[in-house]
Amino acid sequence: MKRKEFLGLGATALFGGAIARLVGQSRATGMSQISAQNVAEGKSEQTTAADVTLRIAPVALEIAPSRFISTIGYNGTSPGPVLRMREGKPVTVEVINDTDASELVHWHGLFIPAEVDGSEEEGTPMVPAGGRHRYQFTPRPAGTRWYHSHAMAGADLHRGTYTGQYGFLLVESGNDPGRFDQELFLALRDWEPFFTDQMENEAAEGGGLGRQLERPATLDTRPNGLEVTSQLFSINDKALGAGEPIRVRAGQRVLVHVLNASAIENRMIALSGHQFHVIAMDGNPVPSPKSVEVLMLGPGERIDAYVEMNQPGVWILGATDDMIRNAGMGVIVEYENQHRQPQWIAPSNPVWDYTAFGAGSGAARPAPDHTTDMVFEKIPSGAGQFNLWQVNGQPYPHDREFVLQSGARHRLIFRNRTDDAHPVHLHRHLFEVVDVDGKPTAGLMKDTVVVPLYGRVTVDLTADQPGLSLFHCHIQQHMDYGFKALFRYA
Ligand SMILES: [Cu+2]
Repeated sequence: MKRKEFLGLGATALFGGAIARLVGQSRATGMSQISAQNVAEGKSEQTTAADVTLRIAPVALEIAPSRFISTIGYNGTSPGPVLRMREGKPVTVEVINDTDASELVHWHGLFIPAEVDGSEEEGTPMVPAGGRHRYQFTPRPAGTRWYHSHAMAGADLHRGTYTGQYGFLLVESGNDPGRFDQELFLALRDWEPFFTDQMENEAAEGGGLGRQLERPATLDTRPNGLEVTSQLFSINDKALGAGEPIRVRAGQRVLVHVLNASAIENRMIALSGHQFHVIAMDGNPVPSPKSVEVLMLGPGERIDAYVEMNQPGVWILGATDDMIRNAGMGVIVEYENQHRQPQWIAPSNPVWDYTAFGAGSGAARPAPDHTTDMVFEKIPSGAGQFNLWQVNGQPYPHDREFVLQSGARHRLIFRNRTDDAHPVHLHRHLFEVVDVDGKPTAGLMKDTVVVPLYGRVTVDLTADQPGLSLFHCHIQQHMDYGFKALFRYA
């Protein structure tokens, strides 16, 4: 039996059973929240109380009735609590590690020093097994950030971002949100990852539709090695139909924060009968807010969008890929006094284009002082082995770090010469997307961007965060097997 057929059967069983019982413990909106301004949790033997305490420990998630996932979470849950911090106000986060492996918490999207950023490569100290560690930093900039484990996993699929160690982090400036009636946090997840030698269908996830400007004249025909995949999915901690529905009323405006917290794959989602009015990407306001039918997010990316609830009914919000959605990546949106079967309508135009949210051609942008090409390649390793990933002809670590000049404008050209779309992330900086597959844009500030299959993305940044900064693919296996580079300041 082929993998897809097997998955189809499992998915039907899971979906059928779950839909029959629309009862669950946790709402999609029911994550606990910790505000760093007024919660002094975790009074301990330390003299000063931390603003936030995170306890890393094993947790069992009932993602569908009697379907338990054993993983590692924060404060007894996964996702961890929604952390709310005030921009510019120093915080102390105490991390207690109740597992038998050393850990790191990375604060994704913040301008904070390397010593607290949560990257071993940058020199952040580990939180020892059975020990504790304090992170003290001043959160900025404002926006939807997130926090997650940055531990290496290698061949261990129970480590790093394969686990439930992640949560939303909102840095608030005090003048952010417009009017909304409900705020939802939706994290896309996969569970029980395993190794496979079959490639995913990239086009289905929006990763293979580009112009392929970097497609090599001669393709590498060596046999592919192992990749990581999954057959079980959820939004937050519930598979489709297993949790309580998101309850809305006609006329409401709902603010959704979407995060792809997967370790392994880009995802496209839609809400049947509705559009997403995208206002921010990776927490940064977009120059041209726009309503779209689908959202595409690589691992690590976030999108903030409004949804106008103007189509009374019972709908499915979930992955556009039937197999992925039916295997759990979805949630039911139920209008008041509506009781019919949840409806899924496939989006008519499932296309994602970053540049639609930018403004102009970038003619007004300062010219870069320095340009660096970053060529991504895969070394297929054959049956039973892990593929190796290279940046500029070498897997991490490089003989010399990539160098940034303080105060200068740097242009990075990501050249993806692999048959996979990669969500690449630069720590401790924001970059401006300049060009996607030959299409110019401006004003789109991000910390993670998906470089399409055989595609090319150009970004500019101002080098103003001295210290080491890690660059990597946010697909855990790619990162662990070479797809990393370290930037330092001259
Ligand atoms: Cu990758």
